Amino acid sequence: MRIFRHTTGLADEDRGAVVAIGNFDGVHRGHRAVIDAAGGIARETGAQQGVLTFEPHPRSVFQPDIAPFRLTPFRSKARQIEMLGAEILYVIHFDVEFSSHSAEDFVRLVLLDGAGIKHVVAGADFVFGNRRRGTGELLRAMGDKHGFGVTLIEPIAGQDGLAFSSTRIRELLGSGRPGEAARILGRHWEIEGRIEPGDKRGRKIGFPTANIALEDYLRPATGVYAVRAGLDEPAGDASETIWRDGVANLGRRPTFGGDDLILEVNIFDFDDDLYGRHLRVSLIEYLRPEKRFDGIAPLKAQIAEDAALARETLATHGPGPSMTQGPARAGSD
Ligand code: RBF
Ligand code: MG
Repeated sequence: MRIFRHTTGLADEDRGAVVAIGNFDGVHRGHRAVIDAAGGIARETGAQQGVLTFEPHPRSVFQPDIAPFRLTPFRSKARQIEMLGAEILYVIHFDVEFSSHSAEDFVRLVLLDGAGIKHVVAGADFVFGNRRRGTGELLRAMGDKHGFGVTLIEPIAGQDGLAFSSTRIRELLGSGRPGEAARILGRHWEIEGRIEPGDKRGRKIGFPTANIALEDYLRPATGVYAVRAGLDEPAGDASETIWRDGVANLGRRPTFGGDDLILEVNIFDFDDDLYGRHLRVSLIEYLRPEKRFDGIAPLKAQIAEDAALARETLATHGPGPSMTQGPARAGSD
């Protein structure tokens, strides 16, 4: 997948795609329906499959003081989009100035003059441009006028009444229900980041942890999770992600008067020094809330129980980070 941070001065081979457009935070099953529809039209028409998205997320530009909410920071979002077969990803830098463009200007400057799109696919509820005046209807009118195709994907809930909504996923993760969130996402939710130096206390109590900061990520329920931890390891000329079972605490370590929220992962039967490496942590099941213990011994005993429970829990899940993906359905929130 080629990634472009602009749409000006593109070579011919980087234009003329069938482009799915949206914020796509989470790349959940509703988003997937939109991106897959663009892929289908691209194959039928012999065009390339593209995605156009905005970074940072427009919400963080319009409401800079709101709590962190991202389900997929750019790196994760781009990985998921690539897995859906996109050949080109346009990333439009979103700021207040950009947001002042009218919807018509956005279509003309970015979609037509810039990317030279052949066809655009969006969720039927997608809105864009100054004062959110750009709607599916406007896209259709401009498509008729300028000769590009427009496909709008209606938001539909799953058979089981699941709303394919990023907001719903955030609520479920915030209330310690990662399994239900995974049914909307189509995979278990992951936090990824660079492993930070820890205080080495975990090693002393027999449970060394790899620690990562939450940064822009949504804050899920604090507490202990059964997880899968993915590390990139060399495989021939490339690298591949190797997944291992583990148990993690997402919290503040009240036993030690901790204050900052971090994700600490104990990877089972693995004791390499991981400082500085990139780690993906897939939250499979929530085990318990974080507690304050009277000293190290009871905490250590509790962590041993957590680890045993996590092993049991993970044995009932298939290998790797993901889960069987249900049929994609529309919805683009
Ligand atoms: N710290 C707490 O203060 N309370 C807890 O309930 C708690 N649970 C944990 C569960 C697991 C599985 C792990 C790996 C750590 C937990 N910790 C908890 C954090 C622990 O205090 C920390 O890993 C060490 O202090 C090393 O920083
Ligand atoms: Mg540690």
